[in-house]
Amino acid sequence: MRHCGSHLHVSGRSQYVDDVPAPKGMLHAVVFGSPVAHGKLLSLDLEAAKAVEGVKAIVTYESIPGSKMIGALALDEPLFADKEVLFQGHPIALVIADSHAAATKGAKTCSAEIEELSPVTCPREAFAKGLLLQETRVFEKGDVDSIWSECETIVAGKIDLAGQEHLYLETNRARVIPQEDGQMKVYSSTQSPSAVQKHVAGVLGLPMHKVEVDVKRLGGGFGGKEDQATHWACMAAVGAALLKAPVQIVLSRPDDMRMTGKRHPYKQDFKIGLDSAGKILAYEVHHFQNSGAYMDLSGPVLERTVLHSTNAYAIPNVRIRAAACRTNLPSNTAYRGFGGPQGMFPLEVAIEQAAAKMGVSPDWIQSRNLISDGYVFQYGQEMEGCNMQRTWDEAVEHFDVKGIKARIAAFNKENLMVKKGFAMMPVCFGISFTKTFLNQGSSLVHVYTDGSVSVTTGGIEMGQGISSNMIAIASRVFGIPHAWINSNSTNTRRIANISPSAASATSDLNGNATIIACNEILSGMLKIAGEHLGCSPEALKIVNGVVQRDGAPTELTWQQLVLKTYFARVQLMAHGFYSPPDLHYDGVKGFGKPFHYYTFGTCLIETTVDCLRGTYTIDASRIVHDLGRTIIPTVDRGQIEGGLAQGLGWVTLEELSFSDSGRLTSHALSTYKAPDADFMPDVMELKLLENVDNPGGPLGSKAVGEPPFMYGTAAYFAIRRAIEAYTPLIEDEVRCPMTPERVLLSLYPNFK
Ligand code: LUZ
Ligand code: MOS
Repeated sequence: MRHCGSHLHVSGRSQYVDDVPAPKGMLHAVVFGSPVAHGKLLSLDLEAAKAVEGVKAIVTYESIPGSKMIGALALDEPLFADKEVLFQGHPIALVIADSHAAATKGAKTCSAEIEELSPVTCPREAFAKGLLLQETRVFEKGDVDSIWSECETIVAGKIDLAGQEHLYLETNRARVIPQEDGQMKVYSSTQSPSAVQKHVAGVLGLPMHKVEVDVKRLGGGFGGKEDQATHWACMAAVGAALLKAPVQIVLSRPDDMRMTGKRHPYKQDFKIGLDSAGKILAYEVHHFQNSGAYMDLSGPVLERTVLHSTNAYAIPNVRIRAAACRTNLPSNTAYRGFGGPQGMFPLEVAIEQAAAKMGVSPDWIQSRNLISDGYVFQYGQEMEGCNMQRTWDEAVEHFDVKGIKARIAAFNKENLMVKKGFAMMPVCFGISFTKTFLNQGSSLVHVYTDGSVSVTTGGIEMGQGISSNMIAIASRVFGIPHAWINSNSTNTRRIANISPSAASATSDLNGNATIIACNEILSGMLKIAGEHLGCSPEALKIVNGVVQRDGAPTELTWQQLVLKTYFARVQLMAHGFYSPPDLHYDGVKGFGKPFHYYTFGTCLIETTVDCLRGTYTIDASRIVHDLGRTIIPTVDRGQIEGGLAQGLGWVTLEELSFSDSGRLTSHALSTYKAPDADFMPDVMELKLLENVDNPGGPLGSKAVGEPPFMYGTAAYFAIRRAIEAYTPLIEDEVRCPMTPERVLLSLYPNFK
């Protein structure tokens, strides 16, 4: 089966929010954002903007009819800035006009009197000043302090780990259309329709049942629309309510880049201790998360950072400190991996530096510390069904790591100005929302009288293939071809209280719910079939649209059986609800069983660095990944390659640059470089672990969205191995990403 939207995507016919023909009289809105990063908002001058031809209204904090506050966890964020501005681009007003051009002109004409305050953009500085979004927490296992004396090798250091722009193709947008009786219909590019519904209802002072949110698909989300699609829908809703007209907001790329949060940058302190056999005895890390202005999802992101700080390694003594530092940047937010990559990165740096000190290769240390069944994480969960070692061993053997290393060593010996490097990255990622209550999925399955089927779930199609997965699942449970099944838009009137499509868990949660719904319908149908054929339903099965009895086809087709079921007045629609059992997690103590299961994999990256120019190529990625039983192999491969691409980008090319005054200077694609197809390795090999099952996933499958992101991390270390083949690395702080500029400076540390 192919991705069910692919024929539409490649021919440009898939509809996104603003591709649906506009309703009559639709107005366009553009946001006026703060020109400074921090200050007291004294007054607004909107007169000139109001006079711009075509401008209909300007909405501000004062215009909000209901709650003026929004926020994922706490209502800590005003929809428009009121008395203070906390980041450059902080929305202050919304200019609504009869054309996008007029609204843009209006927004440019707005001005604000702001008493500037000095901005804080560094989390260490925020921490020192006590600017924290929540209490700083310490999580421990074993006894770190008393073990250092037993360590043969100890290294410690500092890290500056950058953030990352989501760069979804479709920028944030929403269209809100007033309906009869004060109701609102919202089209939003959101990963979380119920969050949009709740907050639109909140700012309008309406009950949630008056607000309908419909989402056909997103042009990418990557976490950037898990929480931060809400703002734009709420703003458009306030405008639509005031003007009693449809209002659409489509953020320009620069506005989207400077007004929305990104992957959280972190600063980190680490210390690691090993014995002479290469066993890690102790690891300590302090995470200073650059959270941005408001809470958003920073707490849960930091929590996943803590949970994944030991990644795939068994470490007996651990101490992890985590601080959510408030800075004058847009609230940083979910991004594929959700803090996991930031948790794993410093341990890889620690292993790299310990290896250098011990005179061994990092993978020698990595391989000696991999987790296995029975290992208990610092948060109390015991490892079961562990395939970590298997993916590592298969990677080493199947891809001939010995041979690769020998080839690279020979190349580096022969070449003076071009050097190659190699690194491995094991990944162990926990599947489930760490906020346990979010782990629920719903599916509504309709079988129509002509035999065609429609599936609606809480899952959002953002290109990742959830619709295809749901079709594939329904097709397998019913025993009918894919072509007879349609996957619908996600709609809050068909599914209530939808968890965001996030945490890699969307297929798991909604897929299991779809299985439950399909089985409910199927059992009624097979009962009718049994009556008709004079046998027990247990003897019957539907295969490729035909009823089989004890494995042999009968005369009865799916279509005929559907009609018989209908005439017998037996239900042909069902709602399935699924929540994974046995999850419990105390977020304050950081203890319990947060994850339904784990996914595993190992990645090898090879790179070549031009030691004259500092440029590099990523030559090969070789991955062994545990997918359980894949539902649609091409969809899963797409997720693995896409995750890898974003992971590679994070540690190599992508550099968010802020001026000292807190202004994002890389706010367009001309100044922010993300990987393209050309940047991807010429050799991309993927080996799926064979003969594996996953009782936790639908049809034995495993979640796939986020774990591959972290494979990209290997590129960072591979580039550094290549640099070291030319000259020793000299640095007081480890900085990521390894942009070509940084590589060049590392190659020539004495060149001023
Ligand atoms: N979102 C969330 C996530 O709300 N909770 C999570 O644990 C999570 N994990 C990964 C990605 N998004
Ligand atoms: Mo996400 S980081 O929206 O799974």
